[in-house]
Parts: sequence; structure tokens; C-alpha cells
Amino acid sequence: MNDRKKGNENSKNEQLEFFRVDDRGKKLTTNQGLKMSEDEFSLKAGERGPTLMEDFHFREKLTHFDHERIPERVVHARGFAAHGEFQVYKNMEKYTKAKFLQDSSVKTPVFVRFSTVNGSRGSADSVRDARGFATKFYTEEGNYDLVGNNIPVFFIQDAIKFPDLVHAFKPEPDNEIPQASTAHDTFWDFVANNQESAHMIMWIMSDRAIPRSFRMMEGFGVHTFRLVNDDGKAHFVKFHWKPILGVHSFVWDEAHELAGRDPDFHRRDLWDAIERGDYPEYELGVQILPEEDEFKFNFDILDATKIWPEEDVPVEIIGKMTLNRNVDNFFAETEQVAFHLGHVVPGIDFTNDPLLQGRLFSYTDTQLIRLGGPNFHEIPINRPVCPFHNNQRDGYHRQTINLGKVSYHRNSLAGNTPAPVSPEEGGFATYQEKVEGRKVRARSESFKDHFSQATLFWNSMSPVEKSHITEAFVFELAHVKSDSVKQQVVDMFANVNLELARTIADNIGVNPPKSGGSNVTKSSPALSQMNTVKKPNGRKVAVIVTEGYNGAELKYVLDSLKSNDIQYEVISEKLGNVTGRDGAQLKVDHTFLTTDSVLYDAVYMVRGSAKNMKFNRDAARFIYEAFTHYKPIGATHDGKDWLKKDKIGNSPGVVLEDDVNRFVPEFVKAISAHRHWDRQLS
Ligand code: HDD
Repeated sequence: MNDRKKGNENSKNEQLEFFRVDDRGKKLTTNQGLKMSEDEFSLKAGERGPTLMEDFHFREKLTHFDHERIPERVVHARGFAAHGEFQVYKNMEKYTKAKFLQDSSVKTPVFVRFSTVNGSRGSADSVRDARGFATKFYTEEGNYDLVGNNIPVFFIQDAIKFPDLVHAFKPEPDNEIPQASTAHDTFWDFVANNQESAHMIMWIMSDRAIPRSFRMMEGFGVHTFRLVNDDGKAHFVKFHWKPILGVHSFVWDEAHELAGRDPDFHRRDLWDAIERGDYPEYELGVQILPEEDEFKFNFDILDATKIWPEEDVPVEIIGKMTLNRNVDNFFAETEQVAFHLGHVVPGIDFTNDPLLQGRLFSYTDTQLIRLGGPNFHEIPINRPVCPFHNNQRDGYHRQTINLGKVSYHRNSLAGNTPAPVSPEEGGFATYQEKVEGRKVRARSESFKDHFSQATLFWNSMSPVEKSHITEAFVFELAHVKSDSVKQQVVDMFANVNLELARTIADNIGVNPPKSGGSNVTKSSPALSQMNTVKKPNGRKVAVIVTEGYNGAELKYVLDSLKSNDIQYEVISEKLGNVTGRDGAQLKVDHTFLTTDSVLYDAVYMVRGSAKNMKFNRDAARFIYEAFTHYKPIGATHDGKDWLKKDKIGNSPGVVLEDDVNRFVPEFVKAISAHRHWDRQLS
């Protein structure tokens, strides 16, 4: 075992270092290294004459520019990524021979790309959608990709339906409307006619589909994979990422507004957190199942529309990932990174989940068109940190200069190298699962219950979450033009919960379903976001201040927020400094023209002596909006009157406290709670 223990001394991906180029302070050259004396004027026959064909510099510059774009990903086009490291907490050799899951002193470099699924590259971050959560582990045994989502199940059971699903949820083909939204006819027509989607739809209609931050969402490998140990013994496994900050979401109205106010909200949030050293962390969890238990459940563990309830199969936390470095260049890294489920290491293997099996084809295939040929593994971000050798040669953009004449196996001229490696010496060998059967195009009977876990999910939601799900259904279906599709969807979800379906029907003007309902009474508390970790870290407070404030008190509050890892931005009448009545100076970050309440997690009101009617009106609107989004609002004596006037003073999560020493802990507590759902909005 001992040779397994040596790993990367530190987590830096040295492979990338070689390719990082700093152009700053350098001389301008062409791509051939020719220093150029002029870069502003093309070569012409006379100052006012035509441009000359001879102008190789002009042609090189324009040609490169004309070819700058590559096709965006067919799904998950909009994404954002960061570097980091992963460390396992304890030795997992009992289950897997994967080296990066054995030695807790080894830091494995990782690259994580988060994404939305539906929208184009330029679409907004805050839309309702599943989020991609794809992790590349650069291990000493080769790259391992865990290509998951923030939702633990999927729409379909068989990969052959993926093109149909994507055609249905993408903008409709005649007018390419709507962008990054499932609120349209073809998507819901697909849902109603492919009822295996029921469980996933419940998640998509829930708050999981509008996460507050990439830092505050879970990740799931979705499929059942296999772990294989040194003795060749296998266990089934499901992978989970659990964010240290807990799971939190926007409210729908806020997500909508954010799409306009800051379409880059999620990427900015992640970038800023990493820049200020507030590194996002996620623990890796595994649900492990002995092979003997494969048929122990009332669902098929090969069905990607099913979870293993955590109460039945506990999630064992085995390691932690920390994202600690932003990319240097979005295109070179985030856009060119190529994930593939088939990038595995010894000790991790597949199952016969038909969705997984199909994905094993699709990912490399899509990189061929997206990245222009079979050598995408040579792009710096995709290169393994360990050496790689084989007989593959040539192709577009080949960078390796392979030495020698031999590029075939078996050979005698190179001593039959590159030589295969036995499993005992670390070579990958497929797990020898016994399979037999007739060739059929069919779905197993064990895949045919589409509703029980959808009901389990519904049963597990708090009343607030249920109301959000109901509203999301109403929103989506209200945008569907076909009454027939609306009716089909309502009738379908009557199988999940009759009351839910009736409420939707009532709100969208179709007939209430006459029959339906479910006899599933079980719930899984782990599914509710209400039961998640609550922390103040990394939240952002809007501090609304006017001239003449109490400088000492404000400084005390702001310092206290900082010491709780809470960020803030100061909003006042104009940029520059705002002056306290004791002469204190505070730098202003925004006016109401440049920011909005949806960009903050909480509001702190500090009213000075200034009387500016327009500012007061804008402030009232700002506070009211934060209030309707259930956000914490706080003030001491100075700002208190401002709030009372808005009649929201006595609501939960509104902290009005004259004594600043009592105010601070109360306000921090209110911020930790994230949202105050018991607030009455009437
Ligand atoms: Fe996929 C991208 C996640 C089913 C085919 N997928 C892609 C990405 C993520 C997922 C996170 C973005 C990776 C990145 O950031 O570059 N996909 C999933 C999950 C699925 C899933 C969790 C269900 C469990 N996907 C799925 C199926 C197929 C694909 C069934 C096709 C048979 N997915 C692709 C793709 C993409 C992709 C077309 C587009 C860009 C890419 O691969 O690199 O190949």
C-alpha cells in the first residue's frame, strides 16, 4: 500500500503554470514573433487609398479575430469555474483503490465548472433551472470527472431521449423564444408525454432551481456508480457535495429582477468570494450500498429519476473541496474545459444505468465539434498532471511531438511499449460484472413507477416550500398557450398530489383533476432546505446612510459585520464620502441609481439629518422590496423612524434596537437565518 501514499505535495496544478503568459509590459509582435512598429493603421496605397493585400499583419489580426468564437455547449453553455483542491478526510481503501480517496495528506487539484443547463452563453445567472456542478480531479492516476448537477435526479431514464428533452426545453425553434426558461409549450408538452420527468419537475419547480449562490447549493453525481477495492470487491455508490454554507435560494420575484439588475450575479458572487479569500467549501459525501442490496428497494437503483433517501442510506462525509483560485482567462480555462464521465481512475466504475451509459458516449463526441478535433486533452486545462503515453497520433491541433517510429501495438521495435499496466500495478480494469440478456429496446418494469418519489419530495417540503412549488407551476403553466397541454400537466401531477394539482388547475383556468392522489405518506426531512445549515458568512448587507449619521456607532456595527464575515456596501445620495455628525467619513459604493435591494441579503438603515424627499422615497421602495423578499432589515434609533413609517417595524427578521450592543448580535442572527418566511406580507 505504501507506494499509494505518496501524492502531490501541494495542490497546485503545475501543468497549467507552463502555459500562463503575461503580455503586460512586453513588446508587440505578430504570431510569428515579428516585432511590429505599427498596430493602428492598415497598409494603404496612399493615405486615402485602398488597403493592400500585402498587409500580412492586418490579415493575421483580422483572421484571428474572425475565428475567435467556438460553438457554445449544446447544454450548460453558461458557466463559471474556479480552481481548488480536494482532500479526503479518511482512508476509503475498504471501498475503493482510487488513490486520491486514500491519503488524507494528499491535496488533489480540482477545477469546478458551475452552469445553468438551458440558456445560451449570454443568458442570466438567476433563471429557474438545474445547475451543473462538474468537478475535474487532477489525480496522480489521471483525471477523474464527476459531472453532476445540483439536483439528485434527472428528467429521463434513457439517454436516447436526451435530444428530445433538450429540443423541448430550449427556446422554441420558430422564433427562438423564450431564452433560458422552461415556461413554454414544448417543454410542458414533453413533460406531460414523458411522465418519468415527474420527480425532476418537482425539484425544478422548487427553490433548488433558483440557488442564492454557487457557494450555497448541493451537488450530486446523480447516477449509481461503483467503487471497487484492491480485492476486486465492488459497492454501489452515489456522490454528494454538501456546501459548508448550507443550501439557500432566492425567491422567484427576486430571481426575475436579478436577471435584469445583474445577469452575472452568480459568477460575480463566486469570483468576489474567492478574490477576498472567502473560499467556497463543499464536503464530499457518499451513500454506499453493498452489491447484495441491489434489489432491496421499491425502486431500481439504476434509475436516474430516483434518489436513495438519506434516512435509508446515510450520507457518509469523506472529504472536503475548497475553491481557492479564480481562473486567469475565461476562454482558455472555463470555456475550453472538457468533462466526460468516462474520465475515471482505478477504483471507480460504472453501472448499467441507461442514462449513464449514453452519457459515456455523448461527452467526448460533443468536444470533437466544440473544441475542433480529437486533441482537446492537450489543451492546458484538460491535461492530466500525470504523464500520458499511447499510440494515438496526429489530428487537428496536435501539440505533442512524439518521438520515434513506432505508433502501434503490439510491436518489437520499441519493446512493445507503451506497455499495458496490470491492475496490481495500477492499470484500470473494468469491473467484471456478469451480464446476460436478449437484445431488446425496452424499459425494465422496475423503472415504471414515476410518481412515488415525486410525492416523497412533496411530502418532505415545508409549507413555505410547498407554496413556492405551487406558484412556480402556476407561473410556468400560465405561459403555456395550449389548454390541452395545461390540462395534461395538471392531470399528470394529480398523481403526485391531488391538492397541488387542483390548486394549479384553479389558478390557470383548466378543469380540476377528478381523480388521482398518492398513497405515499413517507417523507425525507433531508430534502427540505429548511433543515439546512444557517450561517452569516459571505452574506452582503446594504447599508443605507445619509449625511449626519452617528459615526462611532456606524463604525462599530460595520466592524462587527466584518468580524462575522459579512460583507457590506454603502448606499447614499451620491458617490464620494458621506459625512457623520461627528465628522466621520465613509466611502459610498452606490446610489439608488446604480444598485438595488435584490443584490443584497439584508438591509441596515442609518438615517442622518439630511432631508431628501427623493432619496427617502427610493429608500422606502428599496426597504419594501427587501421586506417582500423576506430579508432581514435592521436599524438602531437613527434609522428606526424610517422603518416605522413603512409599517414594517414589528415583523419577524426586522431588528429595531436602540442599544447598539444588543442590536449587533440580533441583526447577525437575523442575517444567519437567511429569510424570514413567517413574515406576513399583507
Ligand atoms: Fe450532460 C454537459 C450534467 C445528462 C450530454 N452535463 C453537461 C454539464 C453538466 C452535465 C454539469 C456541463 C459540463 C461543463 O461544465 O462543461 N448531464 C449532466 C447530468 C446529467 C446529464 C447531471 C444526468 C444525470 N448529458 C446528460 C445526457 C446526455 C448529456 C443524458 C446525453 C446523452 N451534457 C451532455 C453533452 C454536454 C453536457 C451534450 C454539453 C457540453 C458538454 O457535454 O461538454 O455532452
